[in-house]
Amino acid sequence: MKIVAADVLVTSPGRNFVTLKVTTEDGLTGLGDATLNGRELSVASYLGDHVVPLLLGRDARNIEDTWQFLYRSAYWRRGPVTMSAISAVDTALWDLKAKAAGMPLYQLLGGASRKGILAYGHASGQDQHQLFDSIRHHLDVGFRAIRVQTSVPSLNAVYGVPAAPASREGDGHYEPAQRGSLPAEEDWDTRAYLRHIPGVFEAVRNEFGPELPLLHDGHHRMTPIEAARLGKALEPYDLFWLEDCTPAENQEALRLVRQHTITPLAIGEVFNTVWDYQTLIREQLIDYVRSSVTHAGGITPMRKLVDFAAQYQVKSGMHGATDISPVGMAAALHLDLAIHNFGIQEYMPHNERTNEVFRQTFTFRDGYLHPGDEPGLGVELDEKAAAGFPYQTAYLPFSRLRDGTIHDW
Ligand code: GCO
Ligand code: MG
Repeated sequence: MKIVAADVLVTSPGRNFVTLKVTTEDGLTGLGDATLNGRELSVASYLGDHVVPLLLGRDARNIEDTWQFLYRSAYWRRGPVTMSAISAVDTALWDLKAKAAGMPLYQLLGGASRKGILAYGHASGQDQHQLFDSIRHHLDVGFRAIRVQTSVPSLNAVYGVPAAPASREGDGHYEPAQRGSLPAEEDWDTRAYLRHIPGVFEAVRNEFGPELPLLHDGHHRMTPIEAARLGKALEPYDLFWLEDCTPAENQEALRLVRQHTITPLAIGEVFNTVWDYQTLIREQLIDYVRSSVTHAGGITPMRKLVDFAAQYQVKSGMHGATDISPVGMAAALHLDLAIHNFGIQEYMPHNERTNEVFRQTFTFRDGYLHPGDEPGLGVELDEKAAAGFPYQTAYLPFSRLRDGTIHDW
């Protein structure tokens, strides 16, 4: 199974995606997702300039060896650009291996450990009325677990809430990356946020009852003591998890949060290796790992990460925002189905244009996702359709405090 071609395909059917297509001498093709939101072209260039030439002539069957070769031979390790590029290669090779075996990928990973993959959707609103409508809509379309994000009084634009749906891409879905040559500026005030959020969850619990799993994303904005305070204040509302409560470059920060609250903690969508989690998992400072196949180096290291986490009763909660392409989402679903310590999967459905470009076999029914039983990942890229959507410059926003200081977005 010699690799004879590897093509980097950039397409923008509503938002940008980078896909690697690896072709073998027998004409089989495998796909991998290399999308890094707002920095897509860097990964495309890393792949095209430095990785594709190294793949040609290699045996596509040797996935572990190829992963170690790409990781170690670069000398410069880790980082989102490098690891997203390696992810795409690794995922494409697993897609190829499963296609060659005539099996859905989850079978090669050990087979199904469950019937379906519990998914959570994103409800949001500028006020309580809009938020309740959004939760009802998610329940109507089948979601059985819901992330709740709301505007904060006195702030103009808050993460997770579409400010002006008409100006956002993604057919009305929340899409933080905005087309244009400069990133949008948002405002932030942690004190106002901390005052507001517990009341929101109290209202949601009163309206929707005690059963519904509720999640919330703090999006890296709090200090450890602020995060501890929020976690404690949310305890009566029994959250499934509080996500990214602090920017976790400093893993020790989570010790302080953990000492003060029993609200379960999820972290890691911006991490890209197991090293980012070493203290967090070994000291059981978190409950869920948020890494995605797309950004953490592919299926090979993700399997190792979740197996390490399993020894400490830490579960998976893979990142599944719309900037994970359908290829990356399918890869996550095969892994979700196979592993034992699955927790939950984030799921933001893609828009129609994206689904025309990426033909998928995965399904969402009654709150549960399933990757389907086609050989490989079960996703094909329609290159003709993709070519109709050229790359568009787009950036994630950034935040400033009231006095103008840049804050974490
Ligand atoms: C999530 C994430 C996303 C990110 C986005 C950035 O929990 O889904 O926080 O909304 O902001 O993926 O590219
Ligand atoms: Mg998040």
